[in-house]
Amino acid sequence: MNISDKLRALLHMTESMCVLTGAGISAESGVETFRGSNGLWSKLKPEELANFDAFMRNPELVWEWYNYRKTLIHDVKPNPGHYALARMQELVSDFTLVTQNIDNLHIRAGSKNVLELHGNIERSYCIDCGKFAADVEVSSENKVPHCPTCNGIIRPDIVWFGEMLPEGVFEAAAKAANRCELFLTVGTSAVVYPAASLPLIARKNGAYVVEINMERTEISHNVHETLLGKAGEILPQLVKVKEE
Ligand code: BJW
Repeated sequence: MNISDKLRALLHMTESMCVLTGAGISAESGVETFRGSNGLWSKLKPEELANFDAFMRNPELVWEWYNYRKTLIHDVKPNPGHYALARMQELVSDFTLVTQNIDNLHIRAGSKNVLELHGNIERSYCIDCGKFAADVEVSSENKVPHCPTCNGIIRPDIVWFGEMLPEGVFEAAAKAANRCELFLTVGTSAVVYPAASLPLIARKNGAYVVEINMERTEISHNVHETLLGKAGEILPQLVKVKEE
């Protein structure tokens, strides 16, 4: 892969970087993406599983689905793309990692202060009192967990369609996109808002915006460079340049 002179020079000098990741960065760990011919949404309907009404209609089904994915995610490991970003954070003084992923793999790879826009599959909370619930057990007898404090239904801490993002998280991400010199958008189809607006915010405020993806996306025409290829191969190369 050819790294342009402009990107090489920026990597050498910049102390301010913001990175947005999507499902593509975890694909090489074996976590399925959402869109595309083999994506989750080609087999399952998001409207039946990924919104609050669907959950209230059939919480058992939705819990079964998240438990299944939780088990899959437990069994996979972070890949070189996740590790490269954790390393990049050590090399750049103002570094912000924003992820749409709920799989916890950035944190497992060692990244700190990750801004999770769409929640985390490891957490859940009560829809009535809002208390976070640790170690939620879903079993054949207990298919829908209930809150030990108020007996309300517990839901996964995932942001579904039509729901607000966690308070303050998007705002912090937008601030980082606003002030950074280099913005990377990695492994995302960039169709889900407001996450997809971050590269645009960065560009509007003068950042150099680089996309890393297996294919061109909705925002390819709005970035300075698209590096076509696997995140797990390209990101370690960018770290190498930074380390030179
Ligand atoms: C590789 C690779 C490799 C593969 N290396 N690359 C403005 C305009 C239009 C619509 C809206 C708007 N504002 C809000 C909306 C509505 C909605 C939205 O955006 N809809 C669009 C889809 C039309 N947004 C929302 O509802 C959001 N909330 C919100 O805006 O609140 C304010 C509000 C509230 C009420 C009313 C109005 C406003 C919430 C969005 C929550 C998204 N949640 C999901 C589901 C989680 C459920 C679950 O996990 O089970 O989060 S959707 C799903 O998509 C998931 C992801 O985080 C998200 C993004 O997907 P991502 O990561 O981009 O994955 P893919 O699969 O799409 O792409 C993978 C990419 O990787 C591909 O490009 C591959 O090529 C690439 N790739 N291997 C590099 N090895």
